[in-house]
Order: sequence, then structure tokens, then C-alpha cells
Amino acid sequence: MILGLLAGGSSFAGQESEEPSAKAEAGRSIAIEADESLVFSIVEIKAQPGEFLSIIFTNTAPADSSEVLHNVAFLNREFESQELLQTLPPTEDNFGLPENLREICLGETSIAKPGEEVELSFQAPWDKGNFTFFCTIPGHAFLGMQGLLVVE
Ligand SMILES: [Cu+2]
Repeated sequence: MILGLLAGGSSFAGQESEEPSAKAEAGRSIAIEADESLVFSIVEIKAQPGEFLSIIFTNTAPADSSEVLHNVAFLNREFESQELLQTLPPTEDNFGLPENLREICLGETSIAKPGEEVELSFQAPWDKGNFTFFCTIPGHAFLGMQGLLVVE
């Protein structure tokens, strides 16, 4: 009975949110996964200039590995692996995007615990080129959680 009430409530809420908004519209869906092996299932995403993308990221680490947190953040230019690591602070109280990278971030998902799915809608840059994405959890990019958005 409680489930029924919740489902009804959410459909009503959906009907009332039809107004246009400035938020990035939902674009082409791209599913990315990562588990406790600290590698993204996709390390290259191809997109057209200005294309709207909807990233659906799932942390597929086992539920008992509660310390394995992940997210995905997209930057507005390519970072060589070493450069990215030098830019990231060695430790971070907040596991989200470091303050020094916030200005050059195209978008980041929230942090996903094992079994959780998080989403991010954003617009690819109009400039062609390579744009780095990575997991902001300390140490994960260092161990390989990074990839490239290729705009062409
Ligand atoms: Cu991670």
C-alpha cells in the first residue's frame, strides 16, 4: 500500500514539471560502469560538437565493498595523465571535484556507492578535441579511472 501511494505521488509530481528550464536537456544516453577494479567500462566517448549527452553511471562494485565509491567528472580540456595527477590534491576531505578544477568542469555526477546509479546531463564542447573525464575519489584516477570525451 505504501508503494502504491509513492508511485501515485511521483507521477503527479512529474505532470507539474513541464515548464522549460535552462538545465541541459537530456541527450544521447551513455551507460558507464565501474566496479572495485577501478576502471571505467568505457574509456572513450565520441560526440559531436555541442551534442547533449546523458551519462548514466553505475557503480557495480559488490554491495559488501562499501568503501568503493565512484563518480565521473568531465573537464573542458584534455589532461595528460601525469598532469591530471599533479593537479589533483593528494587528499581531499570532500570526495567530489577538487576546488581547483571546478572552473574547468563541464559537469560531474554525484558520488555513487556500490549498486547505485547516478546521472549527469551536459553539453559537449563546441570545439573539436579531446576532453578528460575521471573519477574524483582520491587515488582512483591515479589507478586508471580516467578516459576521454572525443568531440569530432
Ligand atoms: Cu572511482
